[in-house]
Amino acid sequence: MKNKILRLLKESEDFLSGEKISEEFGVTRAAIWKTINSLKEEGYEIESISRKGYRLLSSPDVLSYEEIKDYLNTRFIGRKIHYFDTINSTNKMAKEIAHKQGEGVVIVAEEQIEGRGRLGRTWDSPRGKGIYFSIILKPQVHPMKVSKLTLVGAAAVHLALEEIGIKSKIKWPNDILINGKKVCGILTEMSSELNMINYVVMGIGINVNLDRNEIPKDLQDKATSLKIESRDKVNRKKLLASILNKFESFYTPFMEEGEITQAIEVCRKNSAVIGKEVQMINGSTKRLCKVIDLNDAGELVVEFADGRIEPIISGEISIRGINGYT
Ligand code: BT5
Repeated sequence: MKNKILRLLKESEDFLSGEKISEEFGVTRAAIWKTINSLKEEGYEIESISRKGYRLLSSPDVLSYEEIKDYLNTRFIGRKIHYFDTINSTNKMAKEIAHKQGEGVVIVAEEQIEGRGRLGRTWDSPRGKGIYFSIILKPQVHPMKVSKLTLVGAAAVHLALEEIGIKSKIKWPNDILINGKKVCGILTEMSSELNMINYVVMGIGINVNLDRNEIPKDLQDKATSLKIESRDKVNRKKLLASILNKFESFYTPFMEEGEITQAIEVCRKNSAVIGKEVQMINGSTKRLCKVIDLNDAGELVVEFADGRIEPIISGEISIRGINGYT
């Protein structure tokens, strides 16, 4: 009932009388009063005047389904959102519940206390300042095809940022950079049998409204936020919905065919690494090479010092800048 009352409040331009609400839902005025109080506790600013009723003044800056659904135009991505104020890691939670969830279910949190990066690294996730979410996917393709799925997330984030006037570059395979600094990281994890995927969890973390002093000291020279770069606060609700909208359109051809031509096109055009000298890092080995292209399979085509040209399926690279490789 809470969400229904909230919807009524959002749709009504003037005061909504308690009587009207109680008629509509067949509940007592006291029950309505209780619901209104619980909405207020969640951060909704609601004016109540006797004999006039209730009026919604403002909604909190939270990423619940109620708050983002007006901006969503997806068919299945994000149509069910599990929202948490605080969580260990949205990826961890997504993996725990994936077996009983349908395709496109999203886990969102305002804060992660054990946000994770690749290879056991951490992802700094301060409360209410970023967007931290994971999408549960169940594509019917061979598990070998999953590594390129990260590019679908990257292309969706890139285009959603472009839509709000923020230019970013995609650092294959899982980073989004602005002015050479990381603003978003993607962590794709999978559970599969030999020939069949049980589920894929794609986790995306974006630094949105952090000020410079809110970026951890050890990350200051390599991380940034949308607010720092655009000098403006960004609407997290609209941005999350826009990413999910774009994600669905890039992901749909992948579900059965394993094709992501359009996403690869976006990643190729906006690559931070094509044409650059980079270090290819694999465990403890680092090899210098030049990035030639991103091929249609989503692999990075690189040329090594001895002239050998090879497609790389997955890995990690650091880009040569004025201060060495970053
Ligand atoms: C990533 O790993 O970039 C993947 C990050 C994925 C985070 C999302 S948030 C929602 C979901 N739930 C999770 O628990 N995770 C996902 P990697 O390429 O390994 O980069 C990790 C490195 O980035 C760290 O070792 C730091 O150097 C740096 N880093 C950590 N927090 C950062 C931040 N907030 N902004 C920029 N860089 C950060």
